[in-house]
Amino acid sequence: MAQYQNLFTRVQPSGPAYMGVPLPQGNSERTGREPWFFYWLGWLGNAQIGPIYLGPLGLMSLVLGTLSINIMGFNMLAQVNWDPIEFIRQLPWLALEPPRPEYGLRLPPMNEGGWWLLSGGLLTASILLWWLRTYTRARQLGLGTHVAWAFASAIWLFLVLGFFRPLAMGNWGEGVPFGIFPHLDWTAAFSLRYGNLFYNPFHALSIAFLYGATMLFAMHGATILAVSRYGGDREIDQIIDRGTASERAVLFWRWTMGWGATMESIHRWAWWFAVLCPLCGGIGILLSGTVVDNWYLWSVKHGVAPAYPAVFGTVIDPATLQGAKP
Ligand code: 07D
Ligand code: 07D
Repeated sequence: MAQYQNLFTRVQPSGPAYMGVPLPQGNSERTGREPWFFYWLGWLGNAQIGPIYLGPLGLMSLVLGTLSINIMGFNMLAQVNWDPIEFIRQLPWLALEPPRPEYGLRLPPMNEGGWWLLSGGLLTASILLWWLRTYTRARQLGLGTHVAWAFASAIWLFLVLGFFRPLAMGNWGEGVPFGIFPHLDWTAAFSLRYGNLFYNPFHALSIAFLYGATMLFAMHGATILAVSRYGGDREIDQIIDRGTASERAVLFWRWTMGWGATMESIHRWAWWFAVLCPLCGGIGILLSGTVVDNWYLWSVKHGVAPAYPAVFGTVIDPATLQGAKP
């Protein structure tokens, strides 16, 4: 079966190097020498490398993204006295922190959050430019823009975390620090501050879609691999034929689950589950601190969670206790 190329066959067929479809007027030239083939990458996917389409959007995005990561890196390096060994040793714990709450939405001095704002701004610009690239490249190839809109959903959560919510709270200090463990500490602290995020229904929805997306991907990936011996990886060609990989695949699910998606709808299921994960998540984060201050007490109030038994006395919102900052 020489026409198949996948992880489990030793055969790695390759046609002549392919430059791709001609692009409409107004596109940049694709750069790099003739396409070449990288045998080891061929084990994981398509072996062809190049030519690269850089284009103004991609180039600007890479430049701004590199600047942003460099600002994070140099701030961290400064914190370990410019010692490269310590930088590597302590990297997981180093952070570029947002400004203190006193600064509100004003511009803080560079060393007190200014670098965080600049780096975050550059990262945002870089990510938005990359989004434009995914949109325009898809259009120029004559594709739908499904990838761009799925990416937009992740960008929504990213913007809520670092931009919309800090803006709504009137304070850049609400943003997430840049750093490997520091951003996890922020996540844990956020949950505690708002009364346990598990009681936030949008967090729950986000988790259901996260788990659902991995489950759907496992089911779909496994199904297609299971029927790849019948050419199941050529999914769409198979929809209309009988006795095909597609038909066997959906029959399998009807037997084991009572119902099966179609070759087309399974991709819509996967797309929506993945997209709804950060979309619901962003809503949940935006509501925290702006509309709801304590998700546990909110749940008690709405009959989602039981109140503590009366023996413990009334539960008081910790945010209202003396010494708690507003
Ligand atoms: C596999 C695609 C490839 C992407 C990768 C990530 C960087 C950052 C920069 C050191 C699935 C590339 C990473 C460019 C390097 C510096 C300065 C995607 C794949 C391999 N997190 N998070 C990670 C980001 C948030 C949370 C890992 C980014 C929220 C938890 C990685 C963002 C909250 C855990 C990372 C972001 C949160 C992680 C692996 C932005 C709530 C982990 C990510 C821009 C959602 C896990 C040590 C991964 C871990 C982890 C990056 C936001 C929670 C460093 C870029 C604020 C609980 N996060 N994260 O594989 O091991 O994603 O942490 O919003 O347990 Mg995070
Ligand atoms: C971060 C979107 C932005 C990323 C972009 C990518 C680059 C790098 C580089 C390619 C991930 C930019 C990329 C710059 C490019 C290369 C190389 C998407 C992001 C644009 N939680 N929790 C979620 C669970 C708890 C908390 C979501 C589980 C605790 C907070 C998810 C559990 C506490 C937040 C989820 C659990 C807590 C979340 C994230 C279990 C901590 C969020 C969805 C079993 C003690 C975020 C509403 C996502 C959210 C979030 C899962 C527990 C805190 C479903 C399974 C109770 C503060 N949690 N969590 O897609 O949306 O992230 O919440 O315990 O902000 Mg949680």
